[in-house]
Amino acid sequence: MLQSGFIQIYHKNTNAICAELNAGLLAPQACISPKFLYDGLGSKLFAAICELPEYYPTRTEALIFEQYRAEIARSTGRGSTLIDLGAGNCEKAASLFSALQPVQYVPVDISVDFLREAVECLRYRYPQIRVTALGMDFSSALELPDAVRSDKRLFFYPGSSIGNFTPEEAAAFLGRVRDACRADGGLLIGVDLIKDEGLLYEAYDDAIGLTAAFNLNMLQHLNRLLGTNFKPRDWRHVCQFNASESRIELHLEALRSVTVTWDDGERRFSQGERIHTENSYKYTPEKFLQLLERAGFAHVNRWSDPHGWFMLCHARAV
Ligand code: AVI
Repeated sequence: MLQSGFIQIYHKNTNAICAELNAGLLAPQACISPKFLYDGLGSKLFAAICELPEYYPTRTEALIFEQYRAEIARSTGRGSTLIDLGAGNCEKAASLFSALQPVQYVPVDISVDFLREAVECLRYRYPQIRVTALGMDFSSALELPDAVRSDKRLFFYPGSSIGNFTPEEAAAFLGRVRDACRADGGLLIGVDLIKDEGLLYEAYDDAIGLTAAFNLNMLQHLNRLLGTNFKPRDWRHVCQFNASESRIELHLEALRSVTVTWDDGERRFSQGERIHTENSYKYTPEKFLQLLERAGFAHVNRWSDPHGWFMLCHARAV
């Protein structure tokens, strides 16, 4: 049966965003949340990064989906309310539609215009699925409108986006996902595993500079959101592995001394000073399973690739 979906946009609270950015820029170690990497261009750059030969997570996860599609569907069941957190271009979820046969698909993304475009295409391709798209920031609260069915909720959080939270934030976030499920709900989540540092550097500092552009584009996004006068040419992309925290870090480093001004503030950055823009944590399977348990999930089924680079888990909300 043909069903029409709709887009529900939660308007951004611009005051809260400006306060968050202001505080981040004025902190002794300047730091901006990675969610600000995703404006329209940032989302396109991230989709392009996912096509890079060096960026192993996307293709490795896709291989796991391909190889274990039937087992994954047996574990999750069919006919779910598939809630895709950070849906981007919706391609990953769409590749599972035939196996999972969701009754309702709920893509959620902070990058509203990008999501709107992706959803338009999807409606033509899958007219039998009710699509309810939500433009919202789900990182700090997960309030779903009544239009999202409450039965058989299957939260989909692929690509190791969970790695962009600290482990403490990740546990809290997973707890909120758990709370948004009834006992028939669950979570299908991808997580990047600890591996050789060299592979990580290649993936996060790629040869053609897409990741550098993705990182530097955040400055243009900040100029629009906060009215700063960042010039991307004054900055360079830096990627470093923090072994004690088991994470890749992205930074923007000032190439010369720069003074950045905006309506409510000003900050001088000396040459070599950095803005911390992203963490990407890498887990051992055991550590990640503990995190799922801590959040209240159980009965975990998991799948991995032959190199043990990436893991996909289906966990039940019990
Ligand atoms: C979205 N997230 C899982 C990506 C990652 O690998 O941490 C973002 C990214 N940053 C640089 N390249 C990709």
